[in-house]
Amino acid sequence: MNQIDIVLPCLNEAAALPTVLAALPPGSRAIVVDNGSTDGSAEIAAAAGALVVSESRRGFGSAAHAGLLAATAPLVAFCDADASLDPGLLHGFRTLVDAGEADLVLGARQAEPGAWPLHARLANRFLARRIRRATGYPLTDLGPLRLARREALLGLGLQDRRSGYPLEMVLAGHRAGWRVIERPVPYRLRDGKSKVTGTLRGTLTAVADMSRQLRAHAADRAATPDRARP
Ligand SMILES: Nc1nc2c(ncn2[C@@H]2O[C@H](COP(=O)(O)OP(=O)(O)OP(=O)(O)O)[C@@H](O)[C@H]2O)c(=O)[nH]1
Ligand SMILES: [Mg+2]
Repeated sequence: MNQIDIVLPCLNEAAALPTVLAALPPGSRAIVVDNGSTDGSAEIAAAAGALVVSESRRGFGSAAHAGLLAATAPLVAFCDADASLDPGLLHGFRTLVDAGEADLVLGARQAEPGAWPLHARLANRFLARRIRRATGYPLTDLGPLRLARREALLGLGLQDRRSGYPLEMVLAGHRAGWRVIERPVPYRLRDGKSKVTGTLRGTLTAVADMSRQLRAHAADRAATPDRARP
């Protein structure tokens, strides 16, 4: 049985999927969550042997969560489907969780030239500082390549269905007493057309969604006495 289900949220990633699906680590299965693609992404994924899940409600979190609900393996990983990240690296993440060194492992993106626009890099640095302050986790990035145990992830009861989902996972993990660590991973220029980081609208939506998550976390911390925390 496969040990890792790798959730790949996918909105028109036909150009990238063959590369991504050829780089899966051993003992894993790809769950491509098709979020209304019109470029044949679903057919390409199915032909490559991935489990294809259709999610009609748009949004990164909507796709990511549908993948988590469809997963059955003990470990669940998330990876962008645009070939910017190497899913093969999840094997190393799995070793850390199996060894009991972490509950959630994030890939901290080390960008190749041109892969990460300056505005996104600065926004991310600012966000990482706020996450460090809110949680004490020594994170430098909110890495989209990540791995945790499936049942623990389901237990977080994540609600965000847009760009706040990856941050909500880290903050909810913090409230649940998780150990969250990061490991450096290369970040390549994506295949296909940029949808979020490369556009002003995408960036603003992401910042708004993430800020909402940070405010909710701060309110929760303020309302919970120290002794009631895990
Ligand atoms: N933007 C967006 N991405 C989605 C959605 N559903 C699934 N995805 C996928 O989520 C992953 C991350 O989105 P990306 O578009 O790569 O976001 P990003 O890396 O911040 O920015 P770019 O790569 O510059 O577009 C990709 O695999 C997308 O195809 C959705 O509704 N909106
Ligand atoms: Mg991308």
